[in-house]
Amino acid sequence: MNQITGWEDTIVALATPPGIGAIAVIRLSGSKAIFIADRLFPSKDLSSQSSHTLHVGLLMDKENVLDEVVLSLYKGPRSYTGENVVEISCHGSPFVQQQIINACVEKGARLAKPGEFTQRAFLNGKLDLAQAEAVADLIASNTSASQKAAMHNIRGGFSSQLKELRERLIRFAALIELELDFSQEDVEFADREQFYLLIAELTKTTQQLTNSFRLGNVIRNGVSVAIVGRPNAGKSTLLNALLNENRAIVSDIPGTTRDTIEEMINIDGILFRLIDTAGIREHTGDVIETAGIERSLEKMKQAELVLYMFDANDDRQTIVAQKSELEKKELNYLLVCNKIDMAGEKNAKEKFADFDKIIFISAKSGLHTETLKERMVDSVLQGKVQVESTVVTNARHYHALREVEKSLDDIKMGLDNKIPSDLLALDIRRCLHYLGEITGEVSNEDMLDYIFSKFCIGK
Ligand SMILES: Nc1nc2c(ncn2[C@@H]2O[C@H](COP(=O)(O)OP(=O)(O)OP(=O)(O)O)[C@@H](O)[C@H]2O)c(=O)[nH]1
Ligand SMILES: [Mg+2]
Repeated sequence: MNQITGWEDTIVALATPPGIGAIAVIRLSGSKAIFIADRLFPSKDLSSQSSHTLHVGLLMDKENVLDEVVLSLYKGPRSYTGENVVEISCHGSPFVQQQIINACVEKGARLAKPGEFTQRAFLNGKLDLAQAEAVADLIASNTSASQKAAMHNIRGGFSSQLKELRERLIRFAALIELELDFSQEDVEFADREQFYLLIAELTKTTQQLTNSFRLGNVIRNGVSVAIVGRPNAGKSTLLNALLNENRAIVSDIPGTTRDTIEEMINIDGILFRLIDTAGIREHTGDVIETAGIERSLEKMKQAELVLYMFDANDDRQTIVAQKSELEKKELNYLLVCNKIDMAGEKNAKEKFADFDKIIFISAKSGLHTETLKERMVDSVLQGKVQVESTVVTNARHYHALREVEKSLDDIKMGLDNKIPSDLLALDIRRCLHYLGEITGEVSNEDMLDYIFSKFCIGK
């Protein structure tokens, strides 16, 4: 491990957000962490204290009192990084923080790079790579779904699944490799029938994981929802109702919304980006409105979910035509029949009885808007129960899993064509390589630097 540059240094960084706060935490990690803290903390001999203890006292730089602090002492390997760690809780003045960090540097520490603490935890075997990346995901999480997915991965849910796949494949690989040593004698140690079964099983699990990425992406980045329809359908009224505030201008003048309006809303732990658009109509002499309509059509194409809104009193044939248009464009859509307070819920339901993917609401009075929210969530999850199962949220993992899938295909094809063991062994090694890349059993310095550079400093 010590081929990694700067590995032996003791590093220091602010672990809390920069700026003023009640307290701030400065973290030291490395073989000299306790020694450095000791030199700034005259009231006690820290090196003789036991691990997992707290110490209150003055932090001094020569005769200068820097602050009164609490030190948390962790002796490696029983720490986040696996090394000696001292966390200095000081008063949250940016000036004080800077002075303390400077003093640590003066006594021999170096400023940490982004993610360097977690990188060390990984290199010391405290976390595997997928778990380490989940730490960054947890810090970035802003909904309960993203929090849940990240926690599942930090606790090793995903990693243990991959580990199991890898171990089963390794057992077979060993048998195949053994055949290579006896290549003159035409023996088969690895039962080909069993191998088929194993490959089929591995393929199924891998596919489940790659398929979960669609949901993973939603959890990580949210879902874009375009509210489209003809002028005056009530799109802006719906936006306001969903947001519970008067965000967009509503009026009975057709063509009120000229430009798109975007707002985020969290429904059941999933982030939706609602996009209210300019009402779409064919003939308008207004240049600005025409530009707005162009933009609406563009937003509709990009959206992951389209809410097509219309007035319950609209002509049925027009809606039938619009529906087939949405289907032709292969959009994920939901028809929203609005203004049932005027048309009557029963009448509207009868009029559109043969429609599926339709919901009847009154945006103005808020009638059934809660049901609409549920349907929006359903359209994303599509009945998938994601409570305790692994959801792939990381693009790097997804691409590696795709490579695993490809090499499993190659292995299967090789078995079908009864190719020699040495060629089969190559495909298996490739498969193992990509599985190992996810958890970091296979890694190189550039890749690690890249991954950890996206962390924040002090983590
Ligand atoms: N009765 C009734 N009126 C509604 C309902 N929803 C919207 N309206 C009214 O319909 C008119 C148009 O509403 P908007 O929300 O501005 O319609 P829009 O689809 O955003 O229209 P454009 O921005 O012009 O494309 C307003 O007068 C609303 O008060 C509803 O559920 N019931
Ligand atoms: Mg509008």
